[in-house]
Amino acid sequence: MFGGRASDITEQPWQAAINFYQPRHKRHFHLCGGVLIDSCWVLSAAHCFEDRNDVKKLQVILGRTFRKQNSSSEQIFEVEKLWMHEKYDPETYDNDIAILKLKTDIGICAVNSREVLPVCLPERGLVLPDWSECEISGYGKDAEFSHEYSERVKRGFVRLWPKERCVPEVLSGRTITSNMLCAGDTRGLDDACKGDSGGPLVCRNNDRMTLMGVISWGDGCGQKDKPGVYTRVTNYINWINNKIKGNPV
Ligand code: 4AZ
Repeated sequence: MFGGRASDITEQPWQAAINFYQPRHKRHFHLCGGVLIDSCWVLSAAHCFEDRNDVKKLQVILGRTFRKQNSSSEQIFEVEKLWMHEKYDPETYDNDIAILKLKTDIGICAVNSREVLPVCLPERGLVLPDWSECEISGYGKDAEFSHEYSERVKRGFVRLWPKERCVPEVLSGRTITSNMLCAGDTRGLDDACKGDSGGPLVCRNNDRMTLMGVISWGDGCGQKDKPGVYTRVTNYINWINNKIKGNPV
């Protein structure tokens, strides 16, 4: 994350780190962020899995403040199945959403704790006011050209941009669809960056932290007057519920 501040996983216990195994190096590497939405279900961005969709190589880590440090609060899962959105468009990143089903033998995957807790999903039609203040989090890079991902989970504050300002003109001409939303900083240039994709944009609604966006793309990180672009989660509530209902744990 560009800007933001060091956080503790208890501040965003739905944050996941998704890793993939590289046989050449015989270890796992950070791939993307993710969001726990139910005991056995994690949302992420479809583009994360374009080249890495072998579920046997994926690993989901919950409950860690420090990306590479084992912790007594962590819960680690293999992935049973991965669905990238059927209409995901790798050119524009339209429908940039994926859902992962975690592996279990006992009917439960993630167990709730101070460090691990699913986020709330919004209702299908929920629209929050323009400039609502929301939070993003992740283990992504501190700047576009940093060499390493963040060692510690970070949290930043961004505001929801009005649709009229979420247009190609502010994002180097790239296509913006109705399945995307823009959010950007007002307090000190917080923005998502490489390695944060798939992670959460959450906003308070009726006193619940509610997942409004999945970190998707941007034109660099933390550039002045350029928002980050997020997958608009309210457009996918039926898609998510159908996957969960159709694939009981
Ligand atoms: C990325 O490459 C990425 N500033 C994600 C979000 C943003 C930029 C890049 C938004 O995953």
